[in-house]
Amino acid sequence: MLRWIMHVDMDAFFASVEQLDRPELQGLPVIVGGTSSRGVVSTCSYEARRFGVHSAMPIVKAKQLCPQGVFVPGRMWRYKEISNQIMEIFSEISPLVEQLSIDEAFLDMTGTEMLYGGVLAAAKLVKERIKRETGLTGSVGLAPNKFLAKMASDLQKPDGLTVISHEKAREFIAPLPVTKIFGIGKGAAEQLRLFGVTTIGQLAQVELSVLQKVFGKNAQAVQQLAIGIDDRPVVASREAKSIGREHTYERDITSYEECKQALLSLSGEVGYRVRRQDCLGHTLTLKVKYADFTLKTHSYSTDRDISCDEDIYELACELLEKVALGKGIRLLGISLSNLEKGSGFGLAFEEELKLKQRNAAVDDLKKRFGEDIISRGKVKKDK
Ligand code: TTP
Ligand code: MG
Repeated sequence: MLRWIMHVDMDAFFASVEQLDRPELQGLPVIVGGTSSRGVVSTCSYEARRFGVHSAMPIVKAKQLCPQGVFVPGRMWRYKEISNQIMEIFSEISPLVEQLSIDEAFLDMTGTEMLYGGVLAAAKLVKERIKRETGLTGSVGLAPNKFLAKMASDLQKPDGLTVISHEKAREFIAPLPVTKIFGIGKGAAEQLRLFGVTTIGQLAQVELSVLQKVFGKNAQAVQQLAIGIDDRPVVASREAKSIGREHTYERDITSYEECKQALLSLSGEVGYRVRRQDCLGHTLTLKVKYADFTLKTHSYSTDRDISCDEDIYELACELLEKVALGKGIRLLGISLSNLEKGSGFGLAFEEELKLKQRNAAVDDLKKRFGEDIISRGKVKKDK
C-alpha cells in the first residue's frame, strides 16, 4: 500500500485571523507582534512581506521597511480558538494527526483513497473545509513522506496545493536549493557550496565522506532525504486528551432504537481512531445535542482498558439509558478520555482475545481500503 502524508500549514496565520475579524484590514500590510519598541514581529500578511518584513524581525526594523503597515498586538486566545477548529477538521479527515505547531499538522492519509476518491480529492476537501468553516486559507502538501509533504506545502504558498508523487519525488526535489531541507541553514549551505553542492540533486550524489565533514553522524540521514526517503512515522499528538467523533443528523432522532444504531456506527469510528493512535481509555463520554440546541453530556469511568468497538458501544448504550429523548436529538457524540498508550492487547481471556482479533481485522481492512469499507451491524443498511 502506498504511503501518503499530508502537511497543512495556515497562511500568514495570526495576520490572516486579524484580517478575518477586522475586514477593513484586508488587502493591507498587517504586522502582528509586540508593539513595544523592543518587540519582534510574530508574523505579517503577505502584503507586508512584499516590503521585506518577516517573523522574528524587530518591530523597529519593520516600521522602517513598511511605515504604512498596520501594527497590531496579538490575540493568542483567538488564534488558539481557530487552531482548535482546524485541528478538529484534520481529525475528522484522518485518524492519525500530528500537530506540529499552532497552525500546522501532518495527516497520515495512507489507506484513505477509497474514502475520498483519491488523496488529491482529500487535499481539496481539507482546503475547502478550512475555508468554509474558518474563512481562512491554508496550504497543503501531499507526498510519500513527512519531509516531502512539509516541503510541498511551502512551495506554492499562500492557498497552495502541491502534490509530489512517488514516481517523481526524486526528480522533483533535485533542482531545489539545499536550504529547502529542514535543518540545512545558511552555515551548512555555505560549507556545501565550497564542495560545489548547491542543489538537492547534487547533495544526493556527492561522496558520503564530504557530507560527513559538514553533517557529522547525520550525513547519511541527510543524503537519504536528498533522494526523497524519510521513514519517520506520523505520531499522534501528545496533547490528545480525548478521542471522539460526533455526528449531526439530517433528521432529528426520536427513538432509542435509532440512537443505538447511531452509537454503533460512532463506536466503530472512535474505536478505530483510538487503536490507530495505539491508545486505550478509561472514561467514556456521551454527548447529546437536542433539537433546541441544548447540550447534555454523560460520562462513565472504569478501571478497565477500553479500546474495542464492542466495549465502547456497550458503555455508550448504558449512558444512553440516562438520556431523555425530549423533542428529538440533533447530534450524538462519543469520546474516550483518560487515555494511555498501549493497545491493551496484552493478557486477555479467550473471549476478549477473539474480540481484539476481530477489531484488529477490521482495522486492517479500513487501513487498506478506507474507513468506509466496513461499519458495524445494521447501520450499513441505512446508508
Ligand atoms: P508560520 O506557519 O511559520 O507562519 P505564518 O502562518 O504566519 O505564515 P506562512 O504563510 O509562511 O505559513 O507560523 C505560524 C504562526 O506562529 C504565525 O502566524 C505567528 C506565529 N509565529 C511567531 O509568533 N513567531 C515566529 O517567529 C514564527 C515563525 C511564527
Ligand atoms: Mg503558517
